[in-house]
Amino acid sequence: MSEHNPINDQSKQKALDSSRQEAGEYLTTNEGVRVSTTNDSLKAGFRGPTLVEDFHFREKLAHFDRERIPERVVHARGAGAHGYFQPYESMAEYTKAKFLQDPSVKTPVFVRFSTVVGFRGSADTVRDVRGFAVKFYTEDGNYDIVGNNIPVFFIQDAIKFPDLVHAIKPEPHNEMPQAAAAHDNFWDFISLMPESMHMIMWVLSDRAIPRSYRMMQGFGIHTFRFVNEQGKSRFVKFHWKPLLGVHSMVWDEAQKAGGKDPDFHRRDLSEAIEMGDYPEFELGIQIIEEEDESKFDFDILDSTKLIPEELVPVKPIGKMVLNRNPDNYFAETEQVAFQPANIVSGIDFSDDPLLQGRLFSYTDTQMHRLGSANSTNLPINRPVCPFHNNQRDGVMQYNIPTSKVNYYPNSLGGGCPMTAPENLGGFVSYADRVEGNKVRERSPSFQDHFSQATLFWNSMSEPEKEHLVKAAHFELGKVMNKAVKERMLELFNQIDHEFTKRVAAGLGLPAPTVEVRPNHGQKSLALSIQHLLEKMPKTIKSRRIAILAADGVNAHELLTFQQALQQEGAQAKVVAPHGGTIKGDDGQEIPVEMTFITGASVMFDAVYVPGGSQSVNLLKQQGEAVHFINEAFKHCKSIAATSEGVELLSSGDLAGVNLSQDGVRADAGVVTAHQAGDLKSASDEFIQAIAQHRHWMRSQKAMVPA
Ligand code: HDE
Repeated sequence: MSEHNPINDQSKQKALDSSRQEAGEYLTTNEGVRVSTTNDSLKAGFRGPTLVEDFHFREKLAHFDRERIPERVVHARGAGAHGYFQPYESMAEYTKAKFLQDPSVKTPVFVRFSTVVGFRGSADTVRDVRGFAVKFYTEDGNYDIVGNNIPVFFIQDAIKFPDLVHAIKPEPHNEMPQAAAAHDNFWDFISLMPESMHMIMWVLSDRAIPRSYRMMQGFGIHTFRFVNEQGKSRFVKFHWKPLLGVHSMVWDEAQKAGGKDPDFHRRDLSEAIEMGDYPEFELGIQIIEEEDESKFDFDILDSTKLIPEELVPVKPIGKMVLNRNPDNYFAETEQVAFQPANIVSGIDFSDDPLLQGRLFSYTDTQMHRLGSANSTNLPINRPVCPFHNNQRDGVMQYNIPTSKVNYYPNSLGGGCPMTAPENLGGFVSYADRVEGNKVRERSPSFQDHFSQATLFWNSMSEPEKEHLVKAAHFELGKVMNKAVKERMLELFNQIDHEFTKRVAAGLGLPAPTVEVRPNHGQKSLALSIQHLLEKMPKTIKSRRIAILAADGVNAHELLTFQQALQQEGAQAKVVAPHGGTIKGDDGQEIPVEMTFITGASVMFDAVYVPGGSQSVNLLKQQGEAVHFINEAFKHCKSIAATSEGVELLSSGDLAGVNLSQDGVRADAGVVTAHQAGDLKSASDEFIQAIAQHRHWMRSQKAMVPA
């Protein structure tokens, strides 16, 4: 069998794909017969029974009856995108992987981002780990990095995975709660799994509520190997860094966004690509020489540990650009099958027991989910290079093998397809030395479950710590069983005593009185989103800003701000009491993008209120407009108002808000300009404020009614 995937050549794909719909085509059956009507079934008389001979009816219904395949047992909810990867320079010193040799070569990729726990139709913005799976269609075959947005995992051995997933999924008796870890079964399991403590700190942190798939890091988690042409192997860890920076939501915002727009992340990704704001991620590696394998105070084969960047820096090696939305969700995003086992020459596995288990599970689950050993032939899964072997037949073989020989060795087929020696690209596993007794035991080097959890806690800024404590209040607050909560407090107490006291206070439970493990005091700043933010370029590119306006709005102010924001690459959209257009104070019609019914502050990164007394008076009477501002304030977003617009900021119940002498909000990230002449400096200040993402110092002001 020999096939070539033209996935990176759209015109070819179109020509080949006869099922692609073009203008002027007739509706046909799957057999190609033109259909004269599809609105009525064939009946015996106008009021008579439907006839079995109606082949179009039967085909249409029978196909429909089979239109679902089992959803992924985890990571069921996802969003995909096409793009390419390009290395910055040749990585020949470290690996012979062909796609990493030449900086002029672009390798096509397909990426699928996902949540883990929720069902396929669940909301995007839940508190959860995010999947970050990349398929590289390399000249040497498909290579998949099937990673997450958190660099460590819950468990050390894959045999525990079904237990973890059973515990976190909805409880079996009533199938609740959906897409949430906040329930008894999950925390019962975790309270008995000290090895999960490091991961739990990440899951309680802002990393688990990303602002966007475009604004989160990705990690290969396990240690892998790079092997060069000379056969030298080194250990590597993979890191994806979003060029837009790492940003998160506020928990209250994430919960509300899940209702206002369950497709929040999916929409954000596809809209950004549609608008030409192509998401970009830099691939980096941490390199560990083989002889350094044992020099750390943790085991590099233990997936509950990361290698702090202070110990091994991340070397950027290339960039991925996502520049094309899938044409069809099912055919591409649903049917794509990632496998950590998909590697190419120059890359190899380590003995991490979590990775070793995954090498079995993905292939196995895909046989079930996609229903055939031939799912590697699906357009989204097949390699771009030719493939030849003797694996034929089976469900849905849709290549037509032409050789009569389907075995190896053979002479009748000229010995083909023949095996390739290593120097001709044949994959040869790295000849790692392995010895030992057969044991069902955990390595003693995997036993420290708390030091890195403490490192994570120590590395957080105060607002991040506060978010983490509140997340624990929420998660454990939903747990009914007191013993489970108490066990969690005992485990937290091994991470940090102060942290435990803060969590206990919110739960209304006594904290353990003794500090069992003194905090080692070490930090790794790269773990803190706030620290990452400080180092990243300040940009508002692709951010969404709401402009609240009504008839009579000061058109000059509105358009000046809109233009300034758009010039910086942001999306500035008018939200008004009604759809269509609103009339500016100069008579011009200004298009409305959303109303207070279809829009909400949680769909935006910032909000601006232009002046115009008629407009502002109308907004003041609109409860939703006041709520919009208060909610944006509560979620620590940037807010700007000019001339009469400033009055809207000061209306409503403003307990907890700092007011300046003239009664205007004077908190961080609130920009006001009373004079028309101040417009330029106000919009500049607003842009700088948005680029800071959030003004966390405001989060204490819980009194804002929103
Ligand atoms: Fe997965 N995981 N996983 N996982 N995983 C699946 O494969 C599994 C783990 C990850 O967008 C499944 O095709 C085991 C770690 C992503 O299609 C399944 C273990 C990491 C995706 C499976 C893990 C991941 C999956 C479900 C414990 C980060 C979605 C459907 C050893 C490094 C890929 C499927 C996509 C999906 C098994 C742990 C990432 C059942 C046994 C660690 C991003 O095969």
